[in-house]
Amino acid sequence: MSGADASETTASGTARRSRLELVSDVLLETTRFFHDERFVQLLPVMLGRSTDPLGPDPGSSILRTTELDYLGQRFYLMNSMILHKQIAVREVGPIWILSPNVRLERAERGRTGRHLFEFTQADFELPGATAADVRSLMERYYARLGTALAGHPAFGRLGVEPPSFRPPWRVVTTHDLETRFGPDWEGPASTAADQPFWAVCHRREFYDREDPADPGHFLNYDLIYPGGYGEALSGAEREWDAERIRTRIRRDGVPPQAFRAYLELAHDLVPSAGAGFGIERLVRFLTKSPHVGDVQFFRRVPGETVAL
Ligand code: ASN
Repeated sequence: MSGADASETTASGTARRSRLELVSDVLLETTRFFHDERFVQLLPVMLGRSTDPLGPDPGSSILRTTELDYLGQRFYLMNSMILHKQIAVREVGPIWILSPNVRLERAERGRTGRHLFEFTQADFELPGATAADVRSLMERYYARLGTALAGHPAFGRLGVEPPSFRPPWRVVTTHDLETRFGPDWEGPASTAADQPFWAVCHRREFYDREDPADPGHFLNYDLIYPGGYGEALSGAEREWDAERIRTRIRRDGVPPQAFRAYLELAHDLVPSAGAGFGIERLVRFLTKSPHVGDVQFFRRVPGETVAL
């Protein structure tokens, strides 16, 4: 190895280590935040008798939900723990989970810089909360994270500025975003922004609540990072009425047998709201890394050959 190659390897090794240190500190600060806000942390499950259908959502491109049979039961690999959150929140109260998700995205998604086929989200749910409650909870989270990480030495080593989160953030409907930026608004709207913003009112999965006062409008929200980094978080007020959930599962054309186990438990859900934000996307944004896979030690980028 020539001298130049060796120093480049050392430089990229230092960058890799710096990103991993930030992942570690983000996990610590996230745990402190939810703990101080009196959420109970549940351990994740990775196999479930029902899981998030991830659609219909124009932003979703997964090839399939992985199924396996074990001792006579059919399981799905977790796309997200949303359905499990709805069941747990009515008994436990405010909950959060560091949830590993597997989403078998198409190979071309590897080039967006934002997609992984295996990642971890911080996923939380609050009984009795509104969309506005969740937005302000998350604004407190990001503000506190920014303060906690401000002096982190990894930023200097990576040559990037520490984050400057200045909530409260703009709330924009996806209808307005489509008018301004077209149907693929996420990239250009994110590039045009200088602070994160909330995109609200998508038509999405059956578990997002439709506004009873304004049918056709949905009480959900995505947080979008500025600078072209795109979606940070997605969440919603939930549909809790079992009959409306059944109707919407039929409407969406998702296979009803995949939700049988969930529906058996979903007869007395409580109103709740929550969201999930990707840990790798958050650290990619903080470190201004070219690809979200750059913050993983074991890269899981669609279309790339996996080392181990
Ligand atoms: N975690 C998201 C939510 O709470 C769901 C998802 O990841 N698709 O709404």
